[in-house]
Formats: sequence, C-alpha cells, structure tokens
Amino acid sequence: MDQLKEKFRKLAEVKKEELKRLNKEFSEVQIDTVNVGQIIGGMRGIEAMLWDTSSLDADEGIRFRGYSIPELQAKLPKAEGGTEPLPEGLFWLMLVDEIPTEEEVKWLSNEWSKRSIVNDSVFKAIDALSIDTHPMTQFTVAIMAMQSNSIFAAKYDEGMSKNDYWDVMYEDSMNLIAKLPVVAAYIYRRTFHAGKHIPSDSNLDWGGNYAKMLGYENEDFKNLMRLYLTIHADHEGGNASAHTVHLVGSTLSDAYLSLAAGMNALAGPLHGLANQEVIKWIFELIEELGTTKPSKDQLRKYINDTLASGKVVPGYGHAVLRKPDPRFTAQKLFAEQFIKNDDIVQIVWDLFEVVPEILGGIGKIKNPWPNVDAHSGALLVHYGFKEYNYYTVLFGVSRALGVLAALCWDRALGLSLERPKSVTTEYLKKVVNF
Ligand code: CMX
Repeated sequence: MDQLKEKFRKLAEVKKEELKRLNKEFSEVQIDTVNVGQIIGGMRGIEAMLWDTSSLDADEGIRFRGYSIPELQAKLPKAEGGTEPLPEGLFWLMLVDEIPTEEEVKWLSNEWSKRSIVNDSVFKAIDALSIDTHPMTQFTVAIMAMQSNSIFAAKYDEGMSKNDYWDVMYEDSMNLIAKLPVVAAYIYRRTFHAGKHIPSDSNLDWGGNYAKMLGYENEDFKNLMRLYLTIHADHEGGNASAHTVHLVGSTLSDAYLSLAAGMNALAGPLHGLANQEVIKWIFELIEELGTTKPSKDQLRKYINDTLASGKVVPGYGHAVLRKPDPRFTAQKLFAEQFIKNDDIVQIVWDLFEVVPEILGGIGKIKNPWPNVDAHSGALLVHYGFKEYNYYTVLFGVSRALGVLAALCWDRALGLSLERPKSVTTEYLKKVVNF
C-alpha cells in the first residue's frame, strides 16, 4: 500500500469510529432550522452536509483543513525555484489533514506522472466531437470516456465489500487526477492549436507539466498555474460542482461518473463558466468603448448598461461570501508582483473600485464584492492565453482535487445516499396560512 493511502486508511479508521459515535449519541440534537425563504431561495445557509476538506466563512473566505490561502502559500512545498505552492501538497493536506514534506510532495508528483497514461480510445472519443464543441463539453466527454477504467465499478461488479469502497475510490481518484491535465491539454491543443500536441514531461510537477502541455513554457506562467490550481481546488461542499459530485457519488457512482456530473455543474455561467464570461465581458467593453484604458466614468456607464439589459455583472457576487474573495486577492497580489503595466489587469483593478459601489447601491445584491472569477482571465490573457472559452476547464482540473479528496472521504466514512425532502407549493401555503 502506498504511503498516502496508508495514512488515509489509518485516519479513516479513527474518523469513522468518531462519526459513528457522534451519530449514535447525538443524532437527535437540533442544529439548524429551515425557513420558507431558504426552501424557495436555493437552500442558502442550510447546514445539511458533511465536508471536511475545506470550510467557507462569509467574511474570511475559504480555509482548507483550517489553513487560509496566505498560510498555504507559506507552508506548502513549492517547485524548485517556484514561487507558489504545489497543488499536490494541497491534495495531500485535504486527504490526510497534514501539511506534506517536500519529499512527500515529490513522491505524489511522481506517482501522478506514473498514472497519467491515457488510452487512445479517450483521444478518439474527444476527436469524434466537432471542433466547435465547448471545451467543457469535451472535458466531460473525456472523463466519461475514461470511466471504463474505473476500478470501483469493476470491483463493485465482482461483489466488493462496502469496507473496501474507500480503497478503490482512492485508486480511481489518483488515476483520474493524474490523467486530467493530459486530456485537458489535448482538448486545448486540438481546439485552438490545430492539434499540435505537446508531450507530457515526467520531470515536471503536475501543474508545471499541465502548463507545458498547454504550450506555455514561461516560468511565471507555470507559477500562475500552480497558484490557480491550488486556489480553485475546493470551496466547501455546498457549491454546485462539489455538491453534485457528492450527491452523485452517494449513489455509489464511481469517481468518473461523479466528477463528470460535477463538471457539468461547473459549466454553468452562475458558477465556473463565470471565468470566461468575465473576460468576454471585458473584451466587449474594450470594443464598445474603443479603448483599453477606459475611465472610471466609462466603466460605470458600461456596468449600468449591463444591469439595465437584465444581465449580471460577471465575477461579482457570491452565494456565501460577503467580503472580497481571498482567491481574488491572491491573484491580485500575484499580478502586483509579476505583471507590470497591463491594460486588462488595470481594468480588473478599476472595476474592483467601481462595481461594488454600483451593486451595493441596488440594495438587493447581498455581496457586491469580486469573486475568484473576476481576476483569473486577465492573468491568463497577460501570458497570451486568450482562448477564454477554455478557462472553465482549468477551473475543473483544479476542482477535481477537492471534490475527489472529499469523495474518498465519503466512501471511507460510509456516508449515506443523499435524499433530502422536497415540498410542494401547496404544502408551503398551508404551513404559513397563505
Ligand atoms: N450582477 C447583477 N445582479 C446580481 C449579481 C451581479 N453580479 N449578483 C447577484 N445579483 C442579483 C441576483 O441575480 C438576484 O437578483 P433577482 O432577485 O432579480 O433574482 C439578487 O441580486 C440577489 O442575489 P444574491 O442573493 O445576492 O446572490 P445569489 O446567492 O442568488 O447568487 C451568484 C450568487 C454568484 C449566482 C450571483 O452573485 C451572480 O449571478 N454573480 C455573477 C455570476 C458569477 O460571478 N458567478 C461566479 C460565482 C463564483 C463561482 O462559483 O465560480
């Protein structure tokens, strides 16, 4: 058994016992109540699922196993000469609740590299799609095409004991994470670079190699990718992509089926697709205003026009956060350090000064501040990565780390089939004497 799996096995034994006791002794303890607004309004704030890999505070933002993003930047191992944490380290932390050593992270990079070979049939499945198929659709098709390799599905078919679910879920998750950059880079090169593919480099870390296979050799870009893949990895369990993976996984669908489902949730414009929408909106802004250096007044008018046409300002607002997203701040700090005099980055910063005031003035918007998607596109464009309808795939590759670590835990803890109760409008009317 490999070192990470052994640590996971040991910790899971302890946690499973703990959870069993919690459930046995305290299952009747009331934690939360639900109001009519929450039932009608997308179940906001209802505490109703278990998710240990990260936790989101409305004011402070995300913490991964208790660590904030600046803490992770200080504590997680970096690539040689690199400035940003390696996402491998974050996966290790999320899975076994321990900051890994440099050696452990090197082992994981190497392990993923060994597991990264993708069958030809997967590339054929991608190639069967027309070239104008959205990259997120290509991505989910690729994940589904790999599902025939699921060890969980094969062992379940043979009649595996439920005590072994965690083991095969771990194997599937490790294999899937290892292969995602390969298929994701294939989709990018096929769609935007005439199918001129770049081979994987087993000497590089997971994020650095992904950057190289995409076609970006610049060291700062590799660092950006490591940061990007770290900060997008997890955002507790209630967001649409994570929740979907958890829900689908609760039926004992394997890691491939569950992740593909979650990626379809990420592909929605109110969720992960917002990262492409932001840069598309900024490009349209530049085109309409005829300048890459718009004034704040010009920006204000453009924002008001967007709102007046019944559209959202992409990259702003959040279902949970009530302050600027620390993932936005981390990207802003990266730009301040490594990017000088970039008009698009400047527009993102100017928008940060004017959008909150306008959205805040409307009254109904609970969070007028930028989220993670407000900044990411401008950084990518700076390094020449302008094909914005690919951006959500980058988000998806990263999100796999968190949701698959959590899925391993779901099976290790033996969590139940998810099945909340729905109610009818007639029932609601009766309850409130409407
Ligand atoms: N621009 C315009 N209107 C907005 C808005 C924005 N950025 N954010 C919220 N609103 C509106 C909502 O559409 C809603 O309007 P209606 O009452 O007319 O339906 C109202 O304000 C209240 O919404 P809310 O309670 O503040 O926000 P929600 O929890 O319902 O929605 C979110 C959250 C993210 C979907 C919303 O803020 C939004 O649409 N933002 C723009 C899209 C975006 O950036 N999504 C990415 C989120 C991060 C991620 O998942 O990647």
